[in-house]
Amino acid sequence: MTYTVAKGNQLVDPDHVSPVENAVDLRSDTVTRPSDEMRRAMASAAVGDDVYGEDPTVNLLQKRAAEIFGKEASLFVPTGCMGNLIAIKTWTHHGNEVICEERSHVNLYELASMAAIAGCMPRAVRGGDDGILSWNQIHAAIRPKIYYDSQTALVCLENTSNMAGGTVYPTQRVHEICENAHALGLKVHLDGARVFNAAVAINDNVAHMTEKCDSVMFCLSKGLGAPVGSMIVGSREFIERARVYRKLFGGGMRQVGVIAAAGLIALEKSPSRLHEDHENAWHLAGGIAKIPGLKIDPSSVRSNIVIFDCKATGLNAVELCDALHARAIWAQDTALYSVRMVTHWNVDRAGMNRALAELRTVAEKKQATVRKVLQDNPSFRTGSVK
Ligand code: TLP
Repeated sequence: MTYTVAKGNQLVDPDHVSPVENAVDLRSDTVTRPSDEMRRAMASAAVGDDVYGEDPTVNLLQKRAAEIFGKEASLFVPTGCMGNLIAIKTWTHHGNEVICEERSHVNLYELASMAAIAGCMPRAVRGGDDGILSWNQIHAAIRPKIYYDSQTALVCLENTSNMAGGTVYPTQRVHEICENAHALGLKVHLDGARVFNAAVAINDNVAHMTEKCDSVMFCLSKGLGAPVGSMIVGSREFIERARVYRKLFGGGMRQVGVIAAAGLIALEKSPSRLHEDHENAWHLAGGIAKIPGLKIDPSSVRSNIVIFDCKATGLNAVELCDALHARAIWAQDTALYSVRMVTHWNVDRAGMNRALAELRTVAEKKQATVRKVLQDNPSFRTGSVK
């Protein structure tokens, strides 16, 4: 076998992956393992053929998701990417534009599926430093109704905003965007992969936060801890159309109650413990801020995502992540000097402290090397190199 897949910033050969039992894996909250309770529920799940709508566990999961979001209906989908694509496809026609934030997942990390499959152009708009869009920014990007212009059909928001560091939309902002978009005949889809984290951060509930959104995708498989699966929620009519696209995209699953069973536990039980992940993220950010060479404003951390700058260590993000990896701490580079750590239920406070200790060692080691080189070669010092 010669192909490789990316594992964080490491390239691995799938035939030679050796499990690292004691690694502190903070690359993402997608890495969470199902709890014993989930595994038991999976083993005993009632199942049927979900393509025929006959899987009782899936049906229950969909009913509960719709209830929790105060929407008419919901659909279980294999992944967040497919959920977003289905929503985009359902709300648009080929040739339409979709307004989204520049760093959003639909723009950067979904293989351009909105273009490749839905036939749409992303109209990427730079939000604030916090990745949050304002109505004014969106409004300015809407195409005029001129026949030779491509036409805007959809606004896609992301809450929490992943690459802006888990930042959160104020609910009023979402409402305002939806009302204004609707007045112009546009739909609003929310990529709420981590919308339950957002809810905890602003002490609101997901039904209120998303009541004006036309569709919402949220992931069971991230902070909520299920091994697989995402949901889309919306009106009955939206979900009926979405079901067709799910099948078209190859996402019609059969006796999938075995997975939905874990999803149900994730949905019912996990939101009430997400504050622990946020507390760990604050702890981590506070510790990182004290490590020479690393830069983060701990007050910018709102949920379970911690993104910091490592430029002043003398290491770039890939080098830093590689050095950490060798010490069984896994993080992910998100830009040349930007590193992401995501907290989740499989890493406790002791794991955070281990990560901090190793980060300090790696950062200090590099800086000590730089100091030694400068000491041994005074001419390298700034100003004296000719
Ligand atoms: N995000 C992953 C990576 O793809 C970046 C991660 O580790 O954070 N929307 C948002 C906001 C996401 O963060 C992700 C996954 C998705 C959609 C896609 O979900 P999946 O992986 O289930 O397709």
